[in-house]
Amino acid sequence: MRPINDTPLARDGKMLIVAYDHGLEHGPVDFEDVPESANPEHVFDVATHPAVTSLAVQKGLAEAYYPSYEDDVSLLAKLNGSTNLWMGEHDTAVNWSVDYAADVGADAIGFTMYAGSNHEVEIAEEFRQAQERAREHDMPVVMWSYPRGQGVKNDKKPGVIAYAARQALELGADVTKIKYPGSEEAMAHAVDVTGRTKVVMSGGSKRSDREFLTQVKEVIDVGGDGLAVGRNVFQRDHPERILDALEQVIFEESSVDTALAAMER
Ligand code: FBP
Repeated sequence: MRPINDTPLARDGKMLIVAYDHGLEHGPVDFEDVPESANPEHVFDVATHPAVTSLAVQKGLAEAYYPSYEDDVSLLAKLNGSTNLWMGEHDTAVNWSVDYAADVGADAIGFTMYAGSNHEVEIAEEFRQAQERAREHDMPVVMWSYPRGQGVKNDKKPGVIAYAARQALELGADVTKIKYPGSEEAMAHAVDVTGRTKVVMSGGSKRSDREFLTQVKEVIDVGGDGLAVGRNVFQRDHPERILDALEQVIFEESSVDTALAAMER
């Protein structure tokens, strides 16, 4: 296994992943505030910003759009995913194989794990197949670590988030993508228990520039490795400005005020 720092997924060990699988996971409702965000070309263009280390999309977008961007964007193939029209216990379909993702040009794979779901065992077995195949292709593995389902009473509880983060280390993910666990201390704990698996914060719903950047700064300050973000980028009228600021916080370890100033330049 190669150190993740030597792969296109990270720069100086840090990551800024743009996630754009919302059309599947949430539906077009996420694109209503900024209608051009429904156009994949718009978000692929956004992902050419030099601060972005990869773009996470499902198979359909990769097939249709990645050929035009393969020189400028690193592709993170989000292998599983499902709509939120599904009302059963949390589950997720594997929509493309690692081999096919490699054919399309993927540099890394992403996989959602619903720890605590009644389907956790099947999802873990699907993860095992994908993770081992990714090793053969020398592709890093990012786990969307989302504790959800009948076994999880509160998916925002710091201990539950830390447990899901630890699961990523135990199962062989190179990166765990976790929700903000509510405080800097709780994020520090999650980082502490994941060993050599890197930790990125999941962006979440849109917040003010300052609030969002402050949380990202906390992640970096406690030893986290970056961010995987969708709505806080593509739901902004000028996504390049927040990417300028995130570049400062994640890669330059700048203060939030310095990052906010970078947005104005
Ligand atoms: P956001 O930054 O918009 O939260 O995107 C990250 C992400 O994990 C996406 O990959 C995914 O579509 C979405 O969040 C899932 O959101 P939810 O937590 O509402 O299921």
